[in-house]
Parts: sequence; C-alpha cells; structure tokens
Amino acid sequence: LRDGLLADIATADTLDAVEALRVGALGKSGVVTGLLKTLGAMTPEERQAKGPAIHDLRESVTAAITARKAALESAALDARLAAERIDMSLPAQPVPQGSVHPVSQVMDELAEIFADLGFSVATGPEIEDDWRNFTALNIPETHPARAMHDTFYFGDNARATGGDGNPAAMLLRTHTSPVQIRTMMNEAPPIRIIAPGRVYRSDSDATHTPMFHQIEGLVIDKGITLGHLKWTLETFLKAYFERDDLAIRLRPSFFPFTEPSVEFDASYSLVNGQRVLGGNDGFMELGGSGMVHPNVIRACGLDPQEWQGFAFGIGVDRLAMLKYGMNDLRAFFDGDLRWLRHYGFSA
Ligand code: FA5
Repeated sequence: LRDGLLADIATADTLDAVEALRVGALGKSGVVTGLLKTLGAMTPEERQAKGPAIHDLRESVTAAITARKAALESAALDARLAAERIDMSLPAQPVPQGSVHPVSQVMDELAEIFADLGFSVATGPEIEDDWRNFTALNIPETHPARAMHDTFYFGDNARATGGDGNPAAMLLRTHTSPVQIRTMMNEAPPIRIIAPGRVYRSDSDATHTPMFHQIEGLVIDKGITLGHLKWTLETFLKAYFERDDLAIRLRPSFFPFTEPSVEFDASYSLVNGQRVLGGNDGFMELGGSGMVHPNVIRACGLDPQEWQGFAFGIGVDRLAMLKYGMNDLRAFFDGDLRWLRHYGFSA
C-alpha cells in the first residue's frame, strides 16, 4: 500500500491530482484513515505490533503530499514568471506627448528670474484703449510714434493713420507699456513688476510678425537711477543666458515715455560664425528702456518729484531665438511639430 501511494503521489502532475490522492488516503474515509480507525478495536498487543507501522505510513504519506504540492507550486510559479518575464533591455515604446511652447517656456523662465529679484507679474488686456496705449505714455495724437507702431485699430479705419483724438478708441496693444499705466493707476508705489504678454503690429518678415511677445519691466520708488536699471538688466540677462561674462551696453535712444531713453545691447561671442550671448566679440541690441518720463508718472496721478522709476521692454521671441539658436521668427507661430522637435521642444 505504502509504495503504491508514494508512487502515485510522486507522479501526480497537477495540484488537483495530489489533492484527490490526499482525500483518498488521509480524508475521512481514506485508506490510511481507515487503517488508523482499526487501531481502536485492537488488543493492546496487536496495537503495539501494528500501530507504529500505521502511524509511520500516515506520516510518510503526509510528508510526500506536502513535498509534491510544494514542488508543483514552485513549478507553476516558475512557469508564470517565465511567461510574464519583462525584458528590461527592450527599447521603450515612445508615448507622444505635448510640450510647452518655446515662447511660454521663456516667459516662465523670465518670471522666475525676476521673482528672485523681487518683481511680481502684472497683466493687462490685449484689446487696449488708445489712451493707455499711447496718450498716457506721452504719445499725443499727432505723434509720429503712433504711425511707427503700425497699429491695428477696431472700427474706424481712419484711425490707422494715427488717431482721431478719441481716447476711448479700442486697438490691439502695440506694446506691453500700457501695463505700466494700469499698474501705476491701480497700485500705490513702491512698484516692482514685469508684464509679459502678446502685442500686435501690422508688420511681417523674418524678424517681425504681426503678433509677438514682449516683457515689460517697471520699477517706481524713491531715488531710482539709471544705475539701478543697468544692474537689473545685467543681472537678469546673465541669469537668463547663464553667462557670467555677459556685459551690457546702454546707448542713447528715444521713447516718448522715458527720459532719458536708452537702448540696451548685450555682448556676444562668435562660435562657428554663430552669435552666442556672453563674451566680448561684439554687442547686439535687445530692447528699449529708460527712466519713466515725468509726464507718464503725472498722467497716473503720482507726483514725479516724489516718485521716480525705470522701465524696459524686450522682445520675448527675440530672447527665445537667441537662447535656442533659432533664426526665423515666423516659425514660432507655424505650429510645425518638426520645427519644435528640432529644437527639442516636443517628443
Ligand atoms: C517698445 O515697444 C517700447 N514699448 C519698449 C520700451 C518699454 C521702451 C519701456 C522704454 C521703456 P520697440 O518698438 O523698440 O519698443 O519694441 C521693443 C522690442 O520688441 C524690440 O527690441 C524687438 O525685440 C521687439 N519687436 C518689435 N517689433 C517686433 C515685431 N514685429 N516682431 C517681433 N518682435 C518685435
């Protein structure tokens, strides 16, 4: 009986088969259980003679079943692991992902750098009124700067030539400078803001698009000088282009809303014929700036004797092109994935 049972157990090839054998041997009416039951009816001598063999049989059958079960279970686990094996060396399946547009990324970088310098972000509407876009910025109706801005007006086409004197006429803002006006009228100084955003001009070639982005900066406080402006621009540009050897040059210029007005240039070096910001091979123009004109401070209801400040405006698209080595501004707004990928902006 023992050899038969042990052989059956050893060759059972499923867990169910082993279980059936266990029930047949050790279950309530199993053969081994049946033998154990006969012990009760035996005389003490018989029990002494046969008992150890029967107990021994039960133990070896139990041990054989446990061992067989464990063997089958581990074989099943091995089979499952083999079937579900993951090959870590296989190349990953790329999942197409959207990404942040270079212009948005640059605007985020700028906001971060200026936040470290204590500037907060201010915003204004893209549909602006004539007064905030021009008049309050010391650009009166007949001023030639209006024509230079190639303004998109709403409604009356006659306004495209430079305005008919209606301060409430609506237009697409031609620069972010009206946010200076909005901020000075809504907040008490001291003021330290940047205003990144879209602006519009009727203009189009490789370096000009009808919609582009500017970032405005405005500081209004007591005792502000051109030195503060230069330090701020230099500190920000060094951080943005990640170059400590970047130098700033201020050149006299003209904007109606600043006096004095300066254009600021950043130094570049030539690397394989390409201009890279930083170094000292030359200077390139980056934006306009100056000390806020007393007329502008006055238009916002502040006393220019008490409050002074500086302002600057930079083309954000220009900053993106220079940092990432892009050469055609129009490509920014084509939405061509190949172009974005080329510059590492999309998966
Ligand atoms: C202005 O718009 C002034 N508001 C800047 C300013 C602010 C001066 C505060 C003083 C104080 P400007 O028209 O030069 O200035 O434009 C500023 C920058 O915008 C330019 O240096 C250029 O980088 C960018 N820009 C101008 N026109 C376009 C265009 N059509 N497409 C792309 N970028 C442009």
